[in-house]
Amino acid sequence: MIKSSTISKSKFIFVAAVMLWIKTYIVYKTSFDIKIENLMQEFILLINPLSFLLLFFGISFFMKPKKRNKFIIFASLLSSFVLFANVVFYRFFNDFLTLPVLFQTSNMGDLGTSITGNLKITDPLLFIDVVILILLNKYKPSFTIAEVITKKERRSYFILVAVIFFLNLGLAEAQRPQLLTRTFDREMLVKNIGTYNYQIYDIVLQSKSSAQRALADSSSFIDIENYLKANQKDPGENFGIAEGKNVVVISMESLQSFVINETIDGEEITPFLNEFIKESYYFDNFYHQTGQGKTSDSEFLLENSLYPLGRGAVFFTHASNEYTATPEIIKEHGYYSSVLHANNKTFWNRDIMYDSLGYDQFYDIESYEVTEENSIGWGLKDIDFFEQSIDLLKSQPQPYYSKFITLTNHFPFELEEEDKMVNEYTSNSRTLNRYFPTVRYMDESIKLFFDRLKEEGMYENTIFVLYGDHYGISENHNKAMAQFLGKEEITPFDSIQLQRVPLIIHIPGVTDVNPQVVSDVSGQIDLKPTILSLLGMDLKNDVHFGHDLFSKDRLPFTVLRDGSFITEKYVFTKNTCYDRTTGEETESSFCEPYMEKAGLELDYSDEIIYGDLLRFYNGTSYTEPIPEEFKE
Ligand code: GP9
Ligand code: MN
Repeated sequence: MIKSSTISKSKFIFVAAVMLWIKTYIVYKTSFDIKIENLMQEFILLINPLSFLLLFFGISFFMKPKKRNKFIIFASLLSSFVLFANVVFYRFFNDFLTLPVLFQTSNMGDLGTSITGNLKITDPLLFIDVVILILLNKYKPSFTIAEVITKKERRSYFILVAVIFFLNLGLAEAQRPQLLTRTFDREMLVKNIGTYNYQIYDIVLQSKSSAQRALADSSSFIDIENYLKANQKDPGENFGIAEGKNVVVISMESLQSFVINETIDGEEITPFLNEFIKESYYFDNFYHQTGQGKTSDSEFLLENSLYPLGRGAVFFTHASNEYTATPEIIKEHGYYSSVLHANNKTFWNRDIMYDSLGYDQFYDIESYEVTEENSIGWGLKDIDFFEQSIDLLKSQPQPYYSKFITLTNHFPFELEEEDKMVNEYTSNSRTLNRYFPTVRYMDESIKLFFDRLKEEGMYENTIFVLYGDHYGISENHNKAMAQFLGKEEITPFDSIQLQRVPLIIHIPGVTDVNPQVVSDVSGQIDLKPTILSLLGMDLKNDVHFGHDLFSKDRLPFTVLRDGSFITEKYVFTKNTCYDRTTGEETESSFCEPYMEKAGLELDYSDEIIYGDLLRFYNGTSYTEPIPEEFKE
């Protein structure tokens, strides 16, 4: 189909494409953890960069011969940069880049330590082919294209590109039906259509989501409303048990459940929490449901009982939406609301988002005295943070709803020697090794906080909700994690179990008398209805996907942001159904009944956010007839 003269005329393109192609495949195999189940998947992975690269470089055929080579070098540089950005991002987040995340520039400064900490000396090698192209262009003009390309040649070139593209897509769709419509799982996308096509696809999604708001109207809410109504449950027996009390929520940075009641070199990692649990309600099968927005996603879940987005951080992408968040609701019941977090107010776009959520006050870094001595890693140490927060808390009108966000137990888990109360672990993962002393430090800071609250007489009249915001140890450290857990390897099933974070609810005078370990499957989506229910606030007209965790008839079911889900008996992840008691693979038909529900939950929640549908909610009931002005 393609004549050899065409090939020789486009030599420079082929050299550029082949180098970048090989490089991309090497990066796939060395920098990303892409699970391959069969030979066909390996083949798809191998060919997936090709169609994009040939198409991109092919644009040069429409240019004058002189400009052509420069364009190819530019295209190669740009593609290499996209690859490089993904590699660095993946090291930290174990995930692929999406446009909204890239544009979170106000986070970039603070993320600096994480990014520079993630650069490797070998990284410049990622640009070696660009250097070769520049040299070839300069010293070996015979390699570059100076001849005119005929229309016919151009046509046959693009036909070849199209054939490769559709072959790739066809094979991928056969392996993974509905690949492009269900986009919760980025690994699946990159595996099948390649990192470059994925990046283009992401741009398409971005424009689609902007259009979605413009096109939405109140009728978009009908199906969602029916779904939510059908799933509504009566509140549990603890309804109103904490009516009128202050609420202190503590978001515990990167705390996973596997450290609870565990030791390192014979020392407890979380001695305070282990004791505290014995005087509290402790939920030991509680999952984080965050996506790329990490801490901010967990806050979003907490305040709205909506799912965060599959791509980007909703705190950035939809901060100007209308919400019916907890601070807004409890305000109507006379509560004052605040967030205490010693970081820049713009991090995760918090200052803007907190306004939308209806917070009265945000005590950011400006409210704290931060010095070199009392800082480590990301900023003010947790012990100092809590100590300095006491006066702020005291100054508030009561009853209050105040959320504390800790910081010290954050990657890269830095801590001064004198603050280390347990040993580091010994494994090939520096990250996991250093995790334990910082967890131990955070545990201590919470203990001291409670001591101070008691001293100040601020404990009795308050209820406490403590939860882990998201995982701290990513799948990049599976080998070390397996060693710590005494397992041979970390299976996808284990990975899901590692997404459990502690949830502890402490009600003085109640839980210390009658503590409980609740093992029903639950998630951060359930926090809002549970808290509101404890405070005796009616949930009937509220939009929320979670449930009061004390409801008798609540279905034990939790869906994670990548579409994995957990039921009483099964875990579904990476397209495989597992038996929850044995951790062994089981027939997919067992998981099937829940698949639709998992998809619906995420889709409906996304629709609310992308369409900004809560702007059509009239504040008392979204079940009422659609107001005239919103009708088409
Ligand atoms: C930053 C803190 C950490 O203010 O909440 O954010 P994370 O990186 O965990 O999302
Ligand atoms: Mn966090």
